[in-house]
Amino acid sequence: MVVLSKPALDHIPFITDHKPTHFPGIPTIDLFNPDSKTLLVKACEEFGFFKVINHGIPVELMDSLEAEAVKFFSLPQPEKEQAGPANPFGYGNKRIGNNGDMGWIEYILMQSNAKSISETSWVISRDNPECFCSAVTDYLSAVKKLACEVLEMLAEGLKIQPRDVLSKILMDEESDSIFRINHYPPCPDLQALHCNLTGFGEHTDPQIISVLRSNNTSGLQISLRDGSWVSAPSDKSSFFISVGDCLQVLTNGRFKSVKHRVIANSMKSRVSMIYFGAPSLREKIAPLSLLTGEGPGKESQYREFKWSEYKISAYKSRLADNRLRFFEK
Ligand code: GA4
Repeated sequence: MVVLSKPALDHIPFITDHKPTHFPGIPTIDLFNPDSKTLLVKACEEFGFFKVINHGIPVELMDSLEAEAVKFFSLPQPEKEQAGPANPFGYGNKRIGNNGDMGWIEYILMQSNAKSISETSWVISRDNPECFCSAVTDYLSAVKKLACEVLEMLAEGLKIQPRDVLSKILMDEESDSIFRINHYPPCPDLQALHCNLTGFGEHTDPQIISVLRSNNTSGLQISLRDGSWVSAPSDKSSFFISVGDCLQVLTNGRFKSVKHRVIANSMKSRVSMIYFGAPSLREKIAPLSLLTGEGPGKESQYREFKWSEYKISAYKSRLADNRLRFFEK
């Protein structure tokens, strides 16, 4: 790891491997297209990542939550610190997780249930918590619906029954889904240094499915199957969806969770909002029986585990670790 000498950038790693690659090949799924189920399955198999258009979520819903977040991130640092340190929930600055990962980022992390949204709103927006609370609630209910619709289309595309076999895991009242709002401030020092700085280091998401929306500032990169990194051009009116580790297990490795990362921008702020659709803590995760059985490639690749067990193990790991290796058969 190379560390920059500027004190503010102390302990934040450079990204040294990246030659900028323009990648026009990120699958774009039009939810109005009758063939989208097959295309979704293909995208999850090849990339574990795709962009969704014609999703039906009004752009105003995204813009008003983004405006609330920008209002908070524009506050003086000591005021923001009152909502932290994230452990893991609340306001966080540069530190990601508990095991030494650092990035050029500040963020708000909360559980996606009504109680946590309301409590977070009171610490984030003391003068007008109702506004923040309703912007998060409305946004999350739309995005959760989209995540469930995508999971149902995937079940149909995989020809597994019932249609809600995956979506019902997110619909559980006690689902452990979380919500994260990230702000990557511009980093002008980078212009003189001619290098890439880590915004959010490489990792796979532990949950089932992640739904990301960002403003029009680029920075997100995904790793392809050959190990190369490509940029996902930003698009504020679309959603970017990633396969998480649990969906990799549920599909017995047919879908792969995507390794991704964010690089800091020297000029522009990036704001992203991510819903991580997760099981309840007591949910048992194992390859679905319809995707396992006799014959080559059908043997179960993972042992059954409870989501709570996976989560405990994930929080002991570093961002870039392969968290699924403890659960392989
Ligand atoms: C990655 C995906 C989500 O942002 C997150 C992250 C979590 C955190 O920031 O607290 C983790 C990371 C994420 C995976 C490994 C552990 C936990 C930081 C970390 C080093 C909120 C999540 O669920 O897992």
